[in-house]
Amino acid sequence: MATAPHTLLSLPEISKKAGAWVDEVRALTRPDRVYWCDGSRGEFQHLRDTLVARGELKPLNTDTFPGCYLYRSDPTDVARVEHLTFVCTTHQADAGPNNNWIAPAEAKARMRGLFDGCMKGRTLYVIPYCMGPLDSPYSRCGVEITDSAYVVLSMAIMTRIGHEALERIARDGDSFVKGLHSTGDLNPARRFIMHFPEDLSIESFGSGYGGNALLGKKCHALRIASYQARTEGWLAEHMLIVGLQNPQGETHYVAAAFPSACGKTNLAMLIPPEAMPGWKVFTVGDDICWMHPGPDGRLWAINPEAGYFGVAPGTNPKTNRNAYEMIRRDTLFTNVALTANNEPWWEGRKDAAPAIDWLDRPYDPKNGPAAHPNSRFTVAATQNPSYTKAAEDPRGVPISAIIFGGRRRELAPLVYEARSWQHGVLVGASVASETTAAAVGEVGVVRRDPMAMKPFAGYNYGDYFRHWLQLGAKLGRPPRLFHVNWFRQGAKGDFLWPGFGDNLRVLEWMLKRCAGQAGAAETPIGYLPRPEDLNLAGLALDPAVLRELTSIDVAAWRREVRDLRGYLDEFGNRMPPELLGELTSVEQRLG
Ligand code: GTP
Ligand code: SPV
Ligand code: MN
Repeated sequence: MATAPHTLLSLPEISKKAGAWVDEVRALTRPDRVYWCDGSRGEFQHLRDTLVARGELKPLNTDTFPGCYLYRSDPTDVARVEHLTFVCTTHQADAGPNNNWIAPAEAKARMRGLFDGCMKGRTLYVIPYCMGPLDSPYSRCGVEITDSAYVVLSMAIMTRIGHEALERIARDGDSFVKGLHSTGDLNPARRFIMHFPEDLSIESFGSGYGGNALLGKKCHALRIASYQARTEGWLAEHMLIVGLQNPQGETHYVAAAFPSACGKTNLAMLIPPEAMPGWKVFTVGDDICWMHPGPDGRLWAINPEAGYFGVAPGTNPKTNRNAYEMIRRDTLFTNVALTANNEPWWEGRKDAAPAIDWLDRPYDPKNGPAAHPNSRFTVAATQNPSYTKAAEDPRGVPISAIIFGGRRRELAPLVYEARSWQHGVLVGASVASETTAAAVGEVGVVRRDPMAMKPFAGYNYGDYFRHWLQLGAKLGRPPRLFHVNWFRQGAKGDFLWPGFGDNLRVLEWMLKRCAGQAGAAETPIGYLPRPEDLNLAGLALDPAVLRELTSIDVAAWRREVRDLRGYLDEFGNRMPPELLGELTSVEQRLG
């Protein structure tokens, strides 16, 4: 029997399973209206204009920031809430000591109580979305149900939403991740982000902010996807993806995992320093990377996202001209300050001054920063001057090097290379970083954040490290593994390394290491460049500073590995013995 082409069907008819689930959620949440998002331009404009009319979005200066809007979230709802985020597997040991856990039945009962009737008087939006290019075998789909029009607008920028995503869901046999979201009453005591990786579902209540509410991002593309990736033999990581073309015209792609607000967006769109003519940079992704072993023995990466939800503070034409230009039009700003002429403003934007702070008060330095430290911009990836069509390639891009890194004022050198894949997994597992404003809690405290996935690994870290080891062992041409730290500070609290565009000097050393064209010194923690191995042309770096950046303090590293062993021991018998063996080798080399 012939089946009707999907294009003739209305949205709720395209996927039976999605339709049935929406009916179920409607009965529970009792909205006044149900609206299926088709992903059209007109729909986006209509929703945006509705929010403007309701006073929830503020148009910014139409001459200097055309198509830009300010959204102010609830002042108690400005960052991810890790203490309220749970991975609900049947067995607690599968979530691991790295996750908060509640038994699935208990979590579902609690959430059912919260969602019961919560959309009365509101509209229920159905957002079918695809993470990754619509035609990539590596992409995965979901349906987010939300009562927030801001979430719809953000998802429309950050992912591929609407009709085509729903068509893909139907083609994939009606398989999709179910994400249910309501802003509720924004009471922090009634706020939970629950993940059920065993039945591919997410329930988020009580927050309208970023990673808590845009369920395609951290909830699906990292927590649920990392769980799936383990059983299916791939990796879902908190990594940027960037292509680097050297003056000889060769392009290599690298992926880099840094914790939240530690430099991924900036590295992904860096501008080569003047002293490095002929280099070109192509951004594939700035936050999330899905990598699959290819038939050629390499890892192939796609960016599951279509936009950037980037940190505003610190962005200026000097640190990141690409970002600064990218967000001058058609950008949604969240929790930034305003200038007197209604432009968005944040700390580090030096070419203007704040007049109104993020809480809508006249700016007064006594009240703290004008923009919230976790204020962000939401913008389509295609607006990035260094955007590349490779981001749309269904096969992804081949990865030559994987970089781990953290924000550490002390200890970690500018860069070092792991001795092998197995040692590199230990290097990734050893990442520690100062906490930032991206999550609620104290800022500036060093904490362990293996592979920058502490808030995002959807299962036990012991199993996660084992998965990394097993996957790497199967790769004929594994990427080389490195660790970087752009954030070493001097006695006065100043950064020792210029960072931003100059980070390309470190990337150049890595690519040369991959090609066997750069030297290094062997140290107990791995291979470090000697000062002469780095391209420092045009950089007036004090030789003493350079020595500090490219050497290690053995006594301090002995303390560090002792602490690391204590941390890894928390994972008990889930911890792969090979990795503890690697740690023993480091300890022996440190003497
Ligand atoms: P998430 O979106 O939270 O995952 O963060 P991210 O890793 O993409 O961080 P992002 O690139 O947005 O950088 C966060 C902050 O660090 C911004 O204020 C940047 O200006 C600053 N930053 C980025 N790269 C560097 C660097 O190389 N050196 C220094 N000193 N600061 C940097
Ligand atoms: C992060 O915190 O790592 C982010 C921002 O990228 S959020 O989407 O809020 O998680
Ligand atoms: Mn992130």
